[in-house]
Formats: sequence, C-alpha cells, structure tokens
Amino acid sequence: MTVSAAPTVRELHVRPVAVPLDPPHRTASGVIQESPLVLLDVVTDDGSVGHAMVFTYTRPALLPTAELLRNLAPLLADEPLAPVELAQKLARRFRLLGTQGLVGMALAGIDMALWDALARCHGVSLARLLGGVEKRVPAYGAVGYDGERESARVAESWAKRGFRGVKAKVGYPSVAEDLAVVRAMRSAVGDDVALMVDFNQSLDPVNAETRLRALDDAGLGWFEEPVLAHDHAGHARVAAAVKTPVQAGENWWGPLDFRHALEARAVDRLMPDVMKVGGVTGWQAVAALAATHGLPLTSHLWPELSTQLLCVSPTGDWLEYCDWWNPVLAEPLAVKDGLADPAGVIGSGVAWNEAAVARFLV
Ligand code: SMN
Ligand code: MG
Repeated sequence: MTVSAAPTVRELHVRPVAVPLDPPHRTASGVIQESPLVLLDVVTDDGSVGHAMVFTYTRPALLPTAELLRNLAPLLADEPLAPVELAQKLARRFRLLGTQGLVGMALAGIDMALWDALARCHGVSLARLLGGVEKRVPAYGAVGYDGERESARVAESWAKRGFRGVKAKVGYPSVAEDLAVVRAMRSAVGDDVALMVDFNQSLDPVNAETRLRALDDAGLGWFEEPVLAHDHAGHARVAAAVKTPVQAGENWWGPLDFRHALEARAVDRLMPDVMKVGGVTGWQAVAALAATHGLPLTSHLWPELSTQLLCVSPTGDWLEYCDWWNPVLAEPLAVKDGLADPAGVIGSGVAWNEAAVARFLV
C-alpha cells in the first residue's frame, strides 16, 4: 500500500471586515456594537480552500491582527497541510514572544483554516475527519445586559423558536436586579427551558460569593465568569460556596490555562473559545482534559465550527448559539427545534457570502 502525499499550503488570504451588530450585545463589562473579523482563506495545491475567521472583539485590534496574519503567511507557504505539525512549528517560532493575545488569535485562525482545508480536501465534515459523526447538538440563545423587561422578552422569543436553553448577562449594580431579571425570564419561558447567567468577570470574589449565594436557589444551570477570568483562586472560592455549577474558559489562552484552572479547582464546567484556546488543535487538548476530569464542555461563539467539535468532544454539552457572523456566511448553521444540525456540512461549515464580504470590507 502506498501512502499518498499530503497537499501543501500555497497561500493565505487575509481580509478584515466589520459586521454590524443590530441590536448591540451588552454585557456587564462593555457593549459589542459590531464584529471586527479577519477572514482567512488557506489555499492548497490540490485546489482546496480552508476558511476561518478571527474575532478581534474591538475595532482597534482589527487591522493590526490582519497585518500580523499577512506577515505570518510566508511561514505557511509550501508546508504540508498538517495542522498539528504546523501548530507545533508555529508555537516554537513564537515561544520568545508568547502565544497569547493577538499572536495566539492569529495562530488559532490559521489552525482553524488549515483544519477546514484538510476536511474539505477529504470531502468530509470536520467531525468525520476527527473520527466522529455529525450529531445534533443542543443550543442556547443569548440575552444581553438589557434589564428585566427586555431580558424576559428576548428569552421568550428564544423559547418560542424552540431553544431549550437561554443565557442572560447579569452582574447588575444590585443582587435584587439580577434576581428580578432571572425571575422575569423564568416566568417568560416556563420551567422546561434551562436558564444560565453570565457575569462577564464583573465581580470581586468577596462580593461574588455573597451574590451567588443569593442566586443559588434560582434554578440556574450555571454561573459564568463571576470574577476575573484568570483569578483561579477567586473562582475556586466562589465555586466552593455555591451549589450551582460555576463555568469559565472563554478567556483562557490555550490548554495550559485550562490545566492551571483545573489544578486550582476553579470551576465545575469548561467553556473554551475555539480561537482563544488555540484553534481546533487547542480545543482537542481541552476536550481531552474535560473528559478525563468528567467536566461538561460548552462552546463559546464560532457556532459552525464548535458544533463540529462538540460532536467529537466526549463531554460535549451545550452549544452557544450566535448569529452575529451570519451576514458574511454562505450557509449559516442550521438550527431546528433548538438543536444545531450539522448534517450535510463539509469542512467546518464556514464559507463566505462574497457579496456581503465586499460590503463589510475595512
Ligand atoms: C461574550 C462576551 C463578549 C463577546 C462575546 C460573547 C460572552 C458569552 O461572555 O459567553 O457569550
Ligand atoms: Mg461568557
């Protein structure tokens, strides 16, 4: 039997876009008015093209990230289409600078695009490429930091669309306001919809402990990021004080941050962001950690790619549904009856609506 040669990478195309967000997404730690995205296309010598996006959260980081990615492109040219190998090579190349922040985001974007190209080159979904099958994944909808009445209205609209879970931004000035938002949402969606809350790092550990105790009997699925993301001891203090599971992970850089959090017993559930965790390669390491610790794994943003990854994550749990980037996608993720449905997807499911991309180009 002969082993066929892997395709090689030819080029990396980089395009910055700003996709308007209407309505804006409010959190206790700031408002997101638009999605600044760097769109990546990895072209291989067999004609496959892999797609991925890097989300820079804020406009000032958009063009520097795009420029950084353009500067990284020569490191990929003529390399085999082997994402794990390339991830190690690039990590070594940036050891002295470090692979957090914009560098980490850029490397993760490359990793995601390489994996997408590899799956496309085999004509399969990413889940299949990784040895799994496409499965329907329960998805929850997001409610912003929008007060009692609006939170209840949006929660109800998710429930009416068939979503079985809703996560609201809280961390209002008082615990009474947090409780009022949760109660209003509960009465809007009934008892069969899971409710979760996200503090977006807005509390200090002492106040978080008091506040989460007061919310502990509200029937919530989890408390997310009550304190600063990297305050593992603070998370651990809060997690030990309440029955409701504590969840974090969207702001941890790579599998090593997850290891440190687990060593500190910081949380009961893990929520990697496929970009900040280091792309598909980083996600897989964290999915293995979650499985060996028996911790449920939820995704953060990147709904198309995350659905594929949750299909192959042994403790995969909820998908965070998010439609912010749908305007630039050729075929956004299908969701039916609150379940993300990756049937028929090739690669990670990410491909561009070129007319829209041209409109939003920066
Ligand atoms: C969130 C915050 C900021 C941007 C996107 C998403 C949030 C979440 O913490 O969990 O969705
Ligand atoms: Mg969050």
